Amino acid sequence: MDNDRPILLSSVQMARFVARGSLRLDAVVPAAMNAEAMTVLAQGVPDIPYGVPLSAAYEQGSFPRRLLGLPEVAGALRSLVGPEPAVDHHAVHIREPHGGEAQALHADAIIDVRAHAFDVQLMYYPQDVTLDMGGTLSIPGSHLRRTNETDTGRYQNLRGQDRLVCPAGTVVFLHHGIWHGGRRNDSDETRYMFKIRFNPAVRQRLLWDTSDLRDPQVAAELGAVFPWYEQATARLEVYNRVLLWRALTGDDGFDLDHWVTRVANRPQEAAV
Ligand SMILES: O=C(O)CCC(=O)C(=O)O
Ligand SMILES: [Fe+2]
Repeated sequence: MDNDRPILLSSVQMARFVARGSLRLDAVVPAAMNAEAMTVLAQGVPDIPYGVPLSAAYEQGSFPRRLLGLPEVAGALRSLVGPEPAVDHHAVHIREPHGGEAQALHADAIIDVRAHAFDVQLMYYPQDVTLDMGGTLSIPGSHLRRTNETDTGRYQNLRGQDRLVCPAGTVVFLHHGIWHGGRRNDSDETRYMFKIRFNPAVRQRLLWDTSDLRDPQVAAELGAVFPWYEQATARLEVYNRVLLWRALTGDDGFDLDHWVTRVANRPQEAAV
């Protein structure tokens, strides 16, 4: 956008996002902007209507526009959803000191069965977030398991869950389907987080730096298994990632150990 050239994600980073449902960029926002954000977020960011294209959503020079113009942030967004995504909505999420309860585990959408497109949510943390400050909890690898909003709310403390602890200026991108929730803030400090949801406006295909597309680490990332998975259903997660990777790359032959190839076999010829 306004600042320096975007730093695109690599294929290995994209594969990690497809497997985990999240991408974390530690301390990519400079300290002066983080200090400014504490005031900006405390004052609130006015709502904008659903679906405004990114370039028209935030005024030149405004805090969100400068945040989204940072090379790492702009590059990750472009890699994940492409140019000119629409802003679905944004919100400042505040967790008061010693206040409230942990949020139930949820996804931020009704059930979403799109196979070839996904929204991303940017979450920006202007402060150091310590374990007791109510950082966002998320469940790695939960994004492709279709559930409906808070239906996962009864689940507590899944093995391998990620309770966000991060340095100031960290930006996390989440696949819209990931199970997540803000935690209770047991500290003396107010915890701020700014979230923006983006809808892609173009087909999400090869939008990143693809120079490492054939790196064996791509397949290794896509095959990752997380500790909370059931032994058998874990395979379905990997299967669904192969489908998503095929959609993202246009490579309909891509597979991990023939998992999708086998199941896609539909012979048309009658026996003679
Ligand atoms: O405050 C947080 O960390 C998460 C908030 C959230 O996920 C929500 O309100 O939907
Ligand atoms: Fe949420």
